[in-house]
Amino acid sequence: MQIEVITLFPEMFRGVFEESIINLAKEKHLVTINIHNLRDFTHDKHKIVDDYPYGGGVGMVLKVEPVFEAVRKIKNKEKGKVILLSPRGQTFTQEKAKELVREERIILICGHYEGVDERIREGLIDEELSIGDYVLTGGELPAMVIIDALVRLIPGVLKKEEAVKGDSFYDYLLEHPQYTRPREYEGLKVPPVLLSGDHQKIRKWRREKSLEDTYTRRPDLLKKASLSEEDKKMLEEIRRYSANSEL
Ligand code: 4FD
Repeated sequence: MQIEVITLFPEMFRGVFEESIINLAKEKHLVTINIHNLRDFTHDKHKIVDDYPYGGGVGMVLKVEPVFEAVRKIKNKEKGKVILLSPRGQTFTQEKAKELVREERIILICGHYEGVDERIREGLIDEELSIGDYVLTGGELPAMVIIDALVRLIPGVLKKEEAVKGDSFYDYLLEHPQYTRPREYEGLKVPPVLLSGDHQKIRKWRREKSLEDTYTRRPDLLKKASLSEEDKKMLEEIRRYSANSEL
């Protein structure tokens, strides 16, 4: 996979991409990440990328020419899905990550200021994504979030395919609780079933916990989860139990 990033702050990406799994993926040639400085696509002495809004108002607007020129030069025959990070975009989800990781090449545009010239949306962008309902000073952190989510889905990046299979959201249930040594810490004990060696019992306990945690913390996810008959029975039990404890 090839990822191009257009940004006013290339330095922000260095640290994040030089540590972590992303660097391993780069070294294994499983992903190429190129960072482009938007100012390199200006032609004036002051490398201006923003300007005042027509019609007046506070704040600055990202200019149209440098962004178009950057995308045009980077595309240069090779195609690529052009994505703008902005609070107005569709919400980026695990589902979206699985879809995007199938692209051979994506071009991420990190906006700044109070917004971008609307013609960037009209004439250049294939997709607009947001990482959540909040406003940030720039699209750089969202771009890093999206790149991290994509890179770990590229086959060969994580050690075990298991790691991806067990993820929360993989099947719309939260992950079951995990414990490691010691068996007891300051009076906090590991549930005995996990020490029992009875793998069928352990599997059942974990599924039950997944269902229970999803029911109490993220009931919205349960609508999308595909549940077996046994799951539904467990869930009924959980519902009855929690209804009881409310009395
Ligand atoms: N929630 C997000 C993305 C960018 C951003 C910006 C237009 C503002 C939040 C284009 C307006 C970019 C997000 C920069 N804030 N701020 O994903």
